[in-house]
Amino acid sequence: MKILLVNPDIPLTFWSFKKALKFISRKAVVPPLGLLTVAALLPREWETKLVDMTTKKLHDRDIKWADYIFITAMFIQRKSADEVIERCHILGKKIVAGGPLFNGIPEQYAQVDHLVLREAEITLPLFVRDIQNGCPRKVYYTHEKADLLQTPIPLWNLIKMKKYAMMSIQYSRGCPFNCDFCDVTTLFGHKIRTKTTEQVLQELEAIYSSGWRDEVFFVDDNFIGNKKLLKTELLPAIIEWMKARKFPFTFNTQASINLADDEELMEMMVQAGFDCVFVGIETPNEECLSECNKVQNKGRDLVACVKIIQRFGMQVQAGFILGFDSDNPSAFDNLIHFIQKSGVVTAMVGLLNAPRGTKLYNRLMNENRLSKESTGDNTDFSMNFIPKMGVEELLNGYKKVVHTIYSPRNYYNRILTFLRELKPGENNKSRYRYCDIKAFVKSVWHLGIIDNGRLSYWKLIFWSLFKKPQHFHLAVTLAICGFHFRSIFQNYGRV
Ligand code: B12
Ligand code: SF4
Repeated sequence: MKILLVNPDIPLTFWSFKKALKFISRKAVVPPLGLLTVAALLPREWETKLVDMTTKKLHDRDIKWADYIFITAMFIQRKSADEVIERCHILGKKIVAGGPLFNGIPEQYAQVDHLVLREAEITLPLFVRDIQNGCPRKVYYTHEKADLLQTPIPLWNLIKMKKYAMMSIQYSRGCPFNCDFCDVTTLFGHKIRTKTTEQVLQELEAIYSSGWRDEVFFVDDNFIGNKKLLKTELLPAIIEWMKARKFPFTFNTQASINLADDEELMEMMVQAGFDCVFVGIETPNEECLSECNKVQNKGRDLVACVKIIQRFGMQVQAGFILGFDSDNPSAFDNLIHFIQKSGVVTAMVGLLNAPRGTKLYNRLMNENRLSKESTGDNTDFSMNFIPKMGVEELLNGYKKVVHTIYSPRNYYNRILTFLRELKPGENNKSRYRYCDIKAFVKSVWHLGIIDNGRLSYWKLIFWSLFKKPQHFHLAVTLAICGFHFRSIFQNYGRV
């Protein structure tokens, strides 16, 4: 059996980092971990190939080679996914589909031969069994949650690591919280399911022995969902593993803001090599936090929490949302002020959207306010419901926020605010490789000479060289990311 695994292309979005990747000569941010895991779940004797269209073209000869095409996709990849499905059908090939898009709207994929839904650890073995018995069904579905002890080591040999900015690894699924706009808990539940420490070390070893020496992204929705296990088992083991190999990786992940309450945990994460964490801050407005049930963010000084994490040695990236029913016209200026003050450089401000299956979706449906399916990209100026504030006022306010925070002056000022706070990690010293020097030279040309933010760029470069030389690499990286963010929001007016 020959299986071609396909990850469809991703358009230019906030998280695609497409404009920044050009500086470091990489094609995509991370490999499709879901597909690499699916490949590892297939019988060993089946031949597998993977085409990640975010890094290379899908040729007809690839499709013709295969007996089955296995496709994954997020909503945002829908256009490319639909084209791939059509091409495969024209070439007479059968399609097996799984992943977020097909789980979200399976009824719109009648043309797919086999929908293998939910977590592949449960549904894929059933499909394989039926294929081997010559009686595969159309839909495979389960209400059960997978036991991550069954999750195999992803098949890293299917990709060229050099094409990516980061590798990825998953420790846990699920999140104990219950934010009303989030479908993670619908998909993965509230109970935190983890891999064993041994599994994680084996996965790290597999990435290490494939030659990777760079950033590794723990893709968990909330890495600190089970703090006790982290502190007593996983982190001590990772610290030892990293020490023994002279700290080959730096790690980043996603976590809830209560990370700032646990000094021991932050200390251990930094010792293990974590230098960045994405946090869902959403809004500085308490009423909005209550509205969406973001209880873990309530009653806190959120700016102070961000600064605590930064002082421990981790960058805080954050997601923010506009468009709550409780948002009022002052929301826009308040958010700008919050973001500038906190030094959250990578601030993903999006419009509230209601993904299917969430509490928010159900509420809005009952209120007759849903207008369409969410596109999956909350930075593309679209919403799938009628906002209380009125569309025009909200869109204008949103534009104002992104244009202000991503204007060169404010963006570079934020980098300075952040770097002043950041404690240098002892274990993740900047290493300068040929590609870093090349990226710096490119940044000098694009950001220091032809960009209209060049004065702020040079201010940052000289400031970090003289005041914080240990953060120079990070300063250049963030400057390059700013170039990408500005180009994303440029489509919606001048930044
Ligand atoms: C890591 C991650 C990212 C990374 C990398 C994305 C990537 N290219 O892989 C980054 C940070 C770049 C990212 C960005 C975005 N992301 Co994201 N991301 C995730 C996250 C946290 C983990 C994905 C992962 O690697 N999981 C680990 C693997 C092992 O699991 P998996 O992919 O789900 O695969 C399993 C099953 O789904 C299934 N499966 C998957 N594919 C297939 C295929 C077949 C054939 C079969 C049989 C089975 C199967 O088997 C696997 C094993 O069980 C998920 C949430 C989550 N917990 O899954 C969100 C998630 C995928 N992201 C999401 C979104 C919305 C986005 C953004 C659009 C956000 C934004 N507003 O811009 C952007 C767009 C991407 C981009 N590049 O621009 C949504 C997608 C929702 C949807 N229905 O499409 C998710 C589900 C989070 C959420 N609920 O909001 N994301
Ligand atoms: S904390 Fe994050 S992952 Fe957990 S429910 Fe809230 S938004 Fe979703």
